[in-house]
Amino acid sequence: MTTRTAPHPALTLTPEVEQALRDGRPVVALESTIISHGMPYPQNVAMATEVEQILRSHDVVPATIAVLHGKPRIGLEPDDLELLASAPDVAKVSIRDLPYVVAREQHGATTVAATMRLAALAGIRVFVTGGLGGVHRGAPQSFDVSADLTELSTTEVAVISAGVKSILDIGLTLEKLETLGVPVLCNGTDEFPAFYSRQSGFEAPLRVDGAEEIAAIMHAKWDLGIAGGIAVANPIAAQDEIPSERISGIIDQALADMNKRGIHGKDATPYLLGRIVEITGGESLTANIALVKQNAVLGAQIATAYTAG
Ligand code: PSU
Ligand code: MN
Repeated sequence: MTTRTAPHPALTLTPEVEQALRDGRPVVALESTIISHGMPYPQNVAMATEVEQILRSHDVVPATIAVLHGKPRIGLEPDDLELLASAPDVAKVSIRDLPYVVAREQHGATTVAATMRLAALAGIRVFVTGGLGGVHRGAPQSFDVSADLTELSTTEVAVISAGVKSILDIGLTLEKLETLGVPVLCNGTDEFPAFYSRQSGFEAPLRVDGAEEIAAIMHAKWDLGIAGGIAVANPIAAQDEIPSERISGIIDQALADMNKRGIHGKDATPYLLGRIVEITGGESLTANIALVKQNAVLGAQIATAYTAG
């Protein structure tokens, strides 16, 4: 049985999201860093709008999450999406930044980690995005490990992504997720997917086939009282992928450019994504948008199966 808890009083839910949660209808959370810091304008707002439409076409209520004027918002209006996509003063908000932007009444675009936490506080269990943060290349020296991973170890949300791109150390990211007790469910594949590419060279930690199986694993984990989330890795469709042999040199180039400029910390991922779009002449952006839309379809199916279970 799915138990429902009332949303935390500090959150502002849209009436639509609030009603759907109360009725036990499927709701899917969406993050906002991907809008403000993951893609250029205006493709970012177009993507965000389309993903919401995909969810609705599957009878699922979308809940894009962000902090606006210091208020954690669960579900946004078109004007809010436009602001997040275009305003220059929207902070990238991971879990450590959340209290700061709330207290200062600022705008914040939430990462996977912060979106997971706010989704859980609202009572939402399924969250769709593009790519997870992870262990950065060079982390043994820099210690740069995304808080997305630690959040997955504590917060009861299933996160649907297209895997981890090789701007990160994919092997170390999978090791860290194992240590943290996070199931990594690879949908319809025996290989862990690498975001732009279907192949990463790493075996799927766990293979699943379809939303019903994924929903059953969510119920099994949380019925057992095991804390933390679930990472669902959904490979990009073959017709949309950039094969790993082609993207890997481009990623190496973007990493070299980043190091030359001394960019690090929270600016690393946004810089790398933007640089890869530049080097590929927009091809990586097209792939990124395609994979998010595919993830929305799977997320809608998972949320529907989970609420039925
Ligand atoms: N990967 C992408 N697009 C993104 C991100 C990652 O392909 O927009 C964003 C997500 O919000 C993710 C965050 O949670 O970057 C990770 O940032 P950091 O490594 O600073 O935790
Ligand atoms: Mn980091």
